Amino acid sequence: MCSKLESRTSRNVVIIGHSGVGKSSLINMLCPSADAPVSNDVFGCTTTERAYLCDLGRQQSCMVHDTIGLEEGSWGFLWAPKAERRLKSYLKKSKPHLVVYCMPGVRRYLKKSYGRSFNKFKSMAGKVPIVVVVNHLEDSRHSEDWWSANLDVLRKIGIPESTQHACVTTLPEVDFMYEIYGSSKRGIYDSSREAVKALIMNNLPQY
Ligand SMILES: Nc1nc2c(ncn2[C@@H]2O[C@H](COP(=O)(O)OP(=O)(O)O)[C@@H](O)[C@H]2O)c(=O)[nH]1
Ligand SMILES: [Mg+2]
Repeated sequence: MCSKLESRTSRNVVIIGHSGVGKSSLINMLCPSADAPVSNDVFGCTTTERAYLCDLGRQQSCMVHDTIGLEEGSWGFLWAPKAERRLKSYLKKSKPHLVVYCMPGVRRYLKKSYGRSFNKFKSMAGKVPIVVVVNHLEDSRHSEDWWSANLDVLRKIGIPESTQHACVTTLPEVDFMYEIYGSSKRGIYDSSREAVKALIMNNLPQY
């Protein structure tokens, strides 16, 4: 039989999303000792799924699972249909309690296919809740308001506005940069970490 702590750490949170959106960066933000490989290359650098222990605070923890990106195109580590099949089978195998869908909230990166993948994996996840982390918002004046300010965009790509979410940055250098410039946005990386942990905590089943 599992102890209370073991049963808590055995709650699985699987991070999914397209290649290069920042899934591994999100893992590194949540688990500072993870050192998950991160890269801006067109060829995805996460070549295998891996789970890391995440301390959620208040004596709660979970395992966060890094996954291979969807739709890298023909140049990527895995051809799109193969990547999708692999993620599907990983979702079955890892028995998630929560799925986190990661996507960037800036115009130059946002694509309609992000909404299609979200809905595909939402129906695949069945009863397992799926939440969204919108990242790349370090330059946005009001990152926490991104969701309400972009309801028309969400509608266009087909993500329901009622979806639980956090709007953040997962770029680690950002606090250092804002510290140097004495910007009012310093501390944004730490507050992003807290926002995502709160999102996970509020949507994970409690034991
Ligand atoms: N500007 C910005 N870049 C980010 C953010 N999150 C990740 N990146 C960068 O995006 C690139 C891809 O990140 P990675 O975590 O490897 O993406 P993955 O393929 O989804 O795992 C890296 O160069 C990261 O530094 C973010 O919130 N803002
Ligand atoms: Mg990765």
